[in-house]
Amino acid sequence: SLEELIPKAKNAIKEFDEDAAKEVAQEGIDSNVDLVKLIEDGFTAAMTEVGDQFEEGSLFLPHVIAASEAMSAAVELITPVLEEQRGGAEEKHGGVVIGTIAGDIHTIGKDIVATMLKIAGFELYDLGRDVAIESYVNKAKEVDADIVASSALMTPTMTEQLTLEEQLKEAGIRDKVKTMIGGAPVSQKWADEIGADIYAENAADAVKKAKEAV
Ligand code: HCB
Repeated sequence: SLEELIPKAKNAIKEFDEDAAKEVAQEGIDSNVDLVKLIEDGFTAAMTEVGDQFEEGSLFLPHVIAASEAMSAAVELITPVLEEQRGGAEEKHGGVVIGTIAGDIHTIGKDIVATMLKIAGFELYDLGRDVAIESYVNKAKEVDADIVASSALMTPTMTEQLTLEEQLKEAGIRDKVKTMIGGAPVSQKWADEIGADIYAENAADAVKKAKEAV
């Protein structure tokens, strides 16, 4: 059951055990549990703890790398299953240009958000990580995007989300798109400050607010 798998998922990440993480993911798939909950309450929750311990200095970068590799391996197994389960979503929503902002290489959260939006029926244009601001702008123009979503995991790279707002204005398309921002240090307050349309706390919130916006 989900209640049994969540602690197992957490342990796999906290023990940097990629094989165990994949096993938990596979068990979750085989036993038909809510895989989104398994990702959020299991793997993501443990990743946050790893981040806190890194900040405190009780864990080091190689630990964070090993934990994120274990998490990515589990999410990679789960993603196609989720896509299939919810595949062919009846409703079609708008187009979303998404990426991790310039200077920032954290992709795990962005990938989860992209997957959940895709499953919900959005057309996704994933630009990857360390995405130059002009690339978001150019892609948004090219595909006539409804939403431009950026992820920032670090305090210094958050400021690039303001640059994105400015450059969308300069390109004359700010009123044609909704902007969505997210990432651990990002908040509703920051969204208000820079004039972003949507702040999403997690993937489920991103889907809900994106649907409301377009
Ligand atoms: Co990294 N790192 N890291 N890191 N890292 C953080 C982010 C720190 C907070 C850790 C710390 O010090 N406490 C910190 C940033 C400090 C700061 O500025 N405030 C930090 C640092 C400093 C660094 C390096 C500079 C370390 C170094 O080299 N000395 C370096 C960065 C290099 C660079 O980017 N230029 C670095 C590297 C790494 C990796 C490579 C080891 C690894 C990333 C692997 C990868 O992504 N492929 C990593 C990781 C994993 C983390 C932590 C531990 C976890 C991040 C994560 O994946 N969380 C993180 C600690 C933390 O966040 N508390 C730490 C899990 C996901 C699922 O959560 O928040 O990303 P999420 O996403 C959520 C949510 O925010 C929302 O939905 C998602 C799903 O629920 N969301 C969006 C996310 N994006 C959205 C976009 C939208 O539009 C809407 C919603």
